[in-house]
Amino acid sequence: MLMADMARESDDGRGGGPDDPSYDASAITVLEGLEAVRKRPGMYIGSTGASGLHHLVWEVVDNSVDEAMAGQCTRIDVTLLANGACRVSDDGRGIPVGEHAQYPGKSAAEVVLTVLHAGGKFGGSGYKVSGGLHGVGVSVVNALSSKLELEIHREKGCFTQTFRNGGTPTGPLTKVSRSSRRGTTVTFWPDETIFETVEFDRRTITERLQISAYLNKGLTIVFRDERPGHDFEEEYRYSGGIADLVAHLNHAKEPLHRTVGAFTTELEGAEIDVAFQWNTGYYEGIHSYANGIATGEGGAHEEGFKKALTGVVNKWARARGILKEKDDNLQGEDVREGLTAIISVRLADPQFEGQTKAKLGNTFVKGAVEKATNEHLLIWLDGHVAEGKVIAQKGQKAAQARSAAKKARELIRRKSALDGAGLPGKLTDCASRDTASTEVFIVEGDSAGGSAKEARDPKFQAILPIKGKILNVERATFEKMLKNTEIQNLVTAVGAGIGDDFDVTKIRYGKVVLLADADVDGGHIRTLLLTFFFRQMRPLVEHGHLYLAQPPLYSTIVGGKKVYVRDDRERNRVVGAHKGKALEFQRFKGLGEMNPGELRETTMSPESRTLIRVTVEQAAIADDVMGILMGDSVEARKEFIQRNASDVRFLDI
Ligand code: 0RA
Repeated sequence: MLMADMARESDDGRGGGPDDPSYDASAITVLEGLEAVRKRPGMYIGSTGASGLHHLVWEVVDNSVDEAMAGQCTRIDVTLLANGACRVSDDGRGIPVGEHAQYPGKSAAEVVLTVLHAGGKFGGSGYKVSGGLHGVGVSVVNALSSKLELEIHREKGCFTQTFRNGGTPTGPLTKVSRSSRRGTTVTFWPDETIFETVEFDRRTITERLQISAYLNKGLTIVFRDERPGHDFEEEYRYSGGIADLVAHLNHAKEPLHRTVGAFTTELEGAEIDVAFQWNTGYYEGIHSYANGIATGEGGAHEEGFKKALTGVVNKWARARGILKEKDDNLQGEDVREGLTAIISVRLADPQFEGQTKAKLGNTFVKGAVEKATNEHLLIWLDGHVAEGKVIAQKGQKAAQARSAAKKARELIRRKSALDGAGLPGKLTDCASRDTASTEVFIVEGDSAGGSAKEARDPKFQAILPIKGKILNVERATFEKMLKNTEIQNLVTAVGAGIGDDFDVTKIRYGKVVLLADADVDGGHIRTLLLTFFFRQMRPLVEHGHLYLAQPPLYSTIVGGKKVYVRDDRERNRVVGAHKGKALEFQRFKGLGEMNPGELRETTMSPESRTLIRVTVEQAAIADDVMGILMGDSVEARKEFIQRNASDVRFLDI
């Protein structure tokens, strides 16, 4: 049977129609498959929240991207329609419309839309690799949609089919008109009875589409948001592919050299695409993808690249006399300092492993990428000698800084081993050594420190006064930071090391409590300290050992009794609850203004205080927070302090 003949010219009840009993019978078994998806959506798309909702979009788009990867599609249009649907349209070959060999009476297109895992891999035609959402197929999108409309332009015809209630065809694929173009359009309405939200997020979608455009050199992706009040359109097309992405990522920084290096090759059945450029910064920004899917946990492709990178740069630097005979080899981290790189691989059967299934597991890829990088990076360096020199020299400086930081760390360790018990002179220690009960209060300024010393319970409470605003650790080099006396005191008092050496099992106190004034300056100091702990003692935060004390801002007399008030909100509450009206509030200018009894009662005594435990819900969120704290933007930092209140839990202790 000819493909075009298979689909019906009109709804005349002939062959394969809804009235045909054989059509119904095969439809039932197929729908059982889709029913399984509706019963356990999480198994197919991860969740029924916003992330799962967007997986539907990725799945359809990735099918179109597959066509582009096969060299058959140049443009993809993604539109959020005013009626709540998402439409994905491409100019690829079109899903085949003829009868499917294993499903008599059904078009291949209907099979693709209704049979799990029937994706684009059948037919063996030109489909070397397939991205897709880890291969679940567009039928999953159909199963989780209240309605889906399919339109195919192929073989001079325009064919349509509509599905309802999770994949039930309202009729067979039907030729509705003649057409001179090719392509596939899928329009779907996510099922409101399945998803917690059916509202697409524009930024989530545009970010992903933009990455897809970078990864597929020359592919045009147009995004439109036609929802009421949105009205947005953007086009992504990068003639340089991932090299353009590297240039973009380094744009806000200062590139170390002008040219972005790049190579593309095919080796051992894997397509390998790499782009790289160093900047003058200190961070490593390697991003990798497998079949268009971000591999945030790295894996075989990253390992292969890193191994070859270290080897090639060392070899090249020695051959050019930049590294002398007496010099040690540069370590991987030295070479990667300030490197922005994209590694994109495509292979037939990608294995995604790791905690978030974001790590490429296929071991052969390591060797393939290593081999490709060995060859092509060397060629690039030989062709870009000036660039190679600054890259190698930057690696050398990084190696020097690394050994200087190590010496500084050893110095701190030796210092703590030598002077007395190794504790800073300013620390007023507590008697107990049982971390189940001990606490250290980090207090700003000597006068507040004096009050705290009198207010504490010497059995289990220690006091460490620190001077003024501590160094902003985000903008100092590690080495400079370690030379700062306040930081040294903090490190030795906590007693568990710093940075990579930090060992949370060695902490000397179960609670590290930041005690700063309730005013703006106090808030700033608290942020600097939080930054320090997030950055250099992250496990302390992760294990819930970091707390914020809550000193009051005001005191007043209510019914002859002294009442302490933490902030203006609480002050308003007290005023509102007070029937006499006309309360007089005394504002504490600083911690030092409170007498020890007041400080004990309001802030320090476990019987009457409120502590806030600083928690990091996920490392990912913490990284995000760090990004904000690391940047130069004072505004973003300020906003963090305010927002931080929602990241911490209130604990009544
Ligand atoms: C199966 C086989 C072929 C293409 C496709 C599926 C296909 C699927 C989608 C989904 C969205 N857009 C798509 N475009 C194509 C190959 C057909 C051939 O060899 O002509």
